[in-house]
Amino acid sequence: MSEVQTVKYAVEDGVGVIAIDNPPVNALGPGVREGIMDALATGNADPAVQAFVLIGIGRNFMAGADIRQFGGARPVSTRTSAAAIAESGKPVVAAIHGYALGGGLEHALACHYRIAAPGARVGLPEVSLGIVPAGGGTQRLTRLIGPKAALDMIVSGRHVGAAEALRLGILNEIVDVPTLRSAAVQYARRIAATRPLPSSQAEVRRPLPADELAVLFEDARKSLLRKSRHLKAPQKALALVEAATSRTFEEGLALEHEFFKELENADEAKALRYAFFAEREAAKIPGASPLVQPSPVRSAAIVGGGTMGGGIAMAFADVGVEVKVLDMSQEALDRGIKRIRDNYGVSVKRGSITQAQMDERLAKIRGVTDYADIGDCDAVIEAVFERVDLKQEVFSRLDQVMKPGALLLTNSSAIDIDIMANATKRPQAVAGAHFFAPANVMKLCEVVRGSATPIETIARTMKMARDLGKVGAVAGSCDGFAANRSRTPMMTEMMLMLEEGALPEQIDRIMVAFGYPMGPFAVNDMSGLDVSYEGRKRRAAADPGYRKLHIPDRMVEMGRKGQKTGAGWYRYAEGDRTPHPDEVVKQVIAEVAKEFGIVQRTFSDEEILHRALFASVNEACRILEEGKAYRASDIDVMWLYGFGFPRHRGGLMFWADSVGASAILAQVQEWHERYGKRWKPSVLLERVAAAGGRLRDATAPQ
Ligand code: T1G
Repeated sequence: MSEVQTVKYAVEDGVGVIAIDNPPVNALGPGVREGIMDALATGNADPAVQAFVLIGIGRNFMAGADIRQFGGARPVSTRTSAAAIAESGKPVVAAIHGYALGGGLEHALACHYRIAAPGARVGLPEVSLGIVPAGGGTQRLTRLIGPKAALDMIVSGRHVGAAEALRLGILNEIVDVPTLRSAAVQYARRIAATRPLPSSQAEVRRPLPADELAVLFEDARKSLLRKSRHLKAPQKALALVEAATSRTFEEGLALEHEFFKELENADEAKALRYAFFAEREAAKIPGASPLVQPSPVRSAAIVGGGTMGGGIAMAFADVGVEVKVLDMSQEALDRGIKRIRDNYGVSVKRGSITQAQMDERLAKIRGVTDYADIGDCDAVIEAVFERVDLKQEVFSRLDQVMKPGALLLTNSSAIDIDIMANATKRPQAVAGAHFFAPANVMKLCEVVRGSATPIETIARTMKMARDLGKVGAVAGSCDGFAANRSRTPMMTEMMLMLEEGALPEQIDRIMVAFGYPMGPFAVNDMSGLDVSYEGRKRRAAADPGYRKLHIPDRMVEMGRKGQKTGAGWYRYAEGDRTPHPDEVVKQVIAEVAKEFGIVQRTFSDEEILHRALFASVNEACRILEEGKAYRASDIDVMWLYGFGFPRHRGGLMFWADSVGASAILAQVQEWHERYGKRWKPSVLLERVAAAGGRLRDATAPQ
């Protein structure tokens, strides 16, 4: 069987065109590097060929190394095929459209010239996979655009648009033409006779004085220790940029190779690779055909202009979608629109958007007070208070006004989707689109199936989430759906450990050491202890067996609601957000323990971490058993994008495998005997442990 040609070579007007054709993203899969080298050898031996063009077929130039190949042997390295380009006797022009990332950009950097379409985006995102560029990218980019700009790109891994790439000196030209290929061939013909060929292996083009260099790298190191103290790859990336300013090109290449080998199979890289693919797996809906593209949501309405509704409206406006915010009174509406304006104002002050962008986005948002005004929207998202009667009324009104085929979505975080669906005559149009606060920032959108929600509605809602730049993951309808339901046991165990003598600052320290950006109690002080208080009261009233959480209840009843009252789990000086441990909290713990006869004890760091996370692992297994999530990796995606779980740990279930299902089961069984039914081991956990399997691979029953 003929091998699929992933590299096509043809001579056009005296130019050897090397076209990469490896769908879906032109990753450097098997044979691609070899194909490039073969084409260069052929063209350099052909007197009819004056120059080369390197271009991608399909959506992108090249997406970089094939991540699925990591950990395995790869016959030819990017370093080798990039060197073949740089050493070509005839000039090579990279013609970039779509993405040129990682090894893709490294091949382009080895070319003598680079032109791009206006929408092209380039980058060296390797650190986001826990590795470093290993095809000469750190050495060539630093020499091409200087250490300051190279440091920013390589240590952050961010993508850079064509205009910025031109300004930095990565591109020679942006060509806005119908066919990039023919423009590139003409460009190559024009420069064919240029000699000597420019080399990005020469000295740094924009050197900095030694003292400025020292400050640059010192500041960068300090910033990394502050922002990503757990990660190795960014620090190695920094060292490689530094090497490009102080060592020979060959020494720099050797150092890239050394660091790449060191990182490729480290825990950090394995977890980040897992997270990369888990996010894409979550977009796949069992039973939905990948060939059927759901129609996009081109206009939206939000019912309820409160904090969540306003944030969701911003998410639409941020991507240029017209959005109407419906509120019952002009006064409520004005308040909501003002909150949106203020939020954008903060972003402008921070420099993350310009005033023009703020104005452009605000112009996409229109306030209305009449249901009749939103009937023409492709989708409506209800974001009113979590009250069943209110939601039923809203959905009954939506059913009367929304055009046929509209999505009727709820942002509810826990109420059964069927309650809203049954308030309409079109339950098949109803689903959950659960955003996480702040909705214009947090990337997770939990898409929730009601019992009457067909795959088409789920698929279209997932597409809407993706078009908003969100990461979608599907859950089934139950109390707390999948994300919050899996996280609640962790929060419960933390509160119960307080009753037994643990302290908020101790638990926060351990969770920050684990990799969370902030401790859960400090976060709770920010969001407000009263937010969950009402929910606990409702549950206690509805379920006599509900285990009250005495300490957080007591704190709220004392008026200690967090930062907004100057004290919560911590105390805060006037106008200062720095959390300070507070003796009062110790007294509350002692009083509650005495009142309820709870024996006080000390905890090891490991017990605190395992009590918190194992409770959620066990609940995640129950969620899967009940079919309320498709895959364990979907729950990991929810934890990464909804709760800030440290990405270099892969996700809750990926991390659990580092402990092992059997060890977790044994500990859960012990706590089941000590603490009772909430620790009853889930059947799925028992099954995975018995089979010696991995929790990350668990799925809902077929
Ligand atoms: N390797 C393997 N598969 C990849 C891939 C890659 N590099 N990139 C994407 N895919 C798969 C992806 O899993 C999905 O598969 C499909 O392609 C579409 O992806 C040598 C060592 C390019 C911006 O980090 O950032 O080069 O789900 O949904 O939204 O020194 O893909 O359909 O089965 O994301 O249009 C550096 C990673 C590697 C780029 C396109 N490169 N990819 O986004 O499509 S390390 C990267 C992306 C390296 C060098 C070093 C994005 C994209 P499936 P998608 P998209």
